Amino acid sequence: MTDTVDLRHDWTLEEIQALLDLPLMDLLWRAQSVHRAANPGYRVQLASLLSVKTGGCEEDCAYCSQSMYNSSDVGGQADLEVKAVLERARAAAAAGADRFCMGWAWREIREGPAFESMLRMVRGVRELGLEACVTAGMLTDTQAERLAEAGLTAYNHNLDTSPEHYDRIITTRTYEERLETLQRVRRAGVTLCCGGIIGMGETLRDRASMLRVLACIDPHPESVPINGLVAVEGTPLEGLPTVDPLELVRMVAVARILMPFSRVRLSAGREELNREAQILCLQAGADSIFYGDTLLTTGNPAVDADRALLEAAGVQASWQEQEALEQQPEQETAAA
Ligand code: SAM
Ligand code: DTB
Ligand code: SF4
Repeated sequence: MTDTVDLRHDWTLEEIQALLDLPLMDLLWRAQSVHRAANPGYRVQLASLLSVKTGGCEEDCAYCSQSMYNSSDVGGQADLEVKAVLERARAAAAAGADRFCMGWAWREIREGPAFESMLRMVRGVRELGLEACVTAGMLTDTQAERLAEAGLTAYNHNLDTSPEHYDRIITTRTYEERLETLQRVRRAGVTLCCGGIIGMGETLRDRASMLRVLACIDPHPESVPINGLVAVEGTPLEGLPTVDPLELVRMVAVARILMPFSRVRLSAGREELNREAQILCLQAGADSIFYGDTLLTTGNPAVDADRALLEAAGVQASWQEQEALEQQPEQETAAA
């Protein structure tokens, strides 16, 4: 632990709200100081996402393109097979991704052939040298243990919003059930990927409240995705205005201050951010992005654009390390 890094699990709502309210320059300064002290050797992790089971989900999440309750539901697509998923994972690794995240539009993990395939996918992704992350709704202790045995690095299960705003967004799953799922994941020894979304009509206090729940988890979630709402047509939230980029910057910065050692992921909503806004998010302490031109069902910046972004920011990412390694034998031969 360094002098400047305050690792706490007892942040109050008022303290967090005061951070969100700081003059932007002061907030950025604090977030950067914490980030540099906690994570020397700044590097951005690149995570690729793939939807294995798309649409037809029984939950009523108001933001989601995959809910049966929303006319946006993109159901009816065949689930991807193990071989196809591992081909995509191989391509992601070749493009320089460090982590491969797979999504199932499920309320909870189903037993049977689909779960056996999920385990094979996890093993296959790990064999490629990538971190493996799964997001598939609630799970049982046994399922969490089997995923851990297969080598799963992380399980993503978001809070989505504050406990107070939650009922306006989802009614088919309780906040308590979300917290229980997180505990099961932890008990099985799998790391937690847990964050939320801004831009769903919540107040500043709601944002502070969601961050407080995250920061009270001990130890903090290893990965904290911060999503800007992608207002998908055919969902109840389709008419909501795009999140102000500086709101995302603030959210990232406060997440960084509260959870100094966690990976803070700048997640959905990047297509609405210009290059400079994204660089501000990196400066505020984001140290991961989703890499590849689709998230689960919506768009994400192209790989080339992201490479240019990281180069412009002067940030080291894994594809650069990979290219340097590939060039090494040639240089050695040339020198001989
Ligand atoms: N069904 C699983 C679940 O809900 O846990 C996994 C998939 S779900 C799509 C993963 C997360 O993506 C959600 O919890 C939500 O935070 C985020 N997400 C989904 N749709 C989004 C949207 N339109 N805008 C921003 N974030 C979104
Ligand atoms: C997370 O918090 N964001 C990612 C990942 N975890 C699974 C998903 C974003 C989904 C955005 C909407 C879509 O593409 O369907
Ligand atoms: Fe289903 Fe997950 Fe979408 Fe909610 S967020 S509707 S649980 S796929």
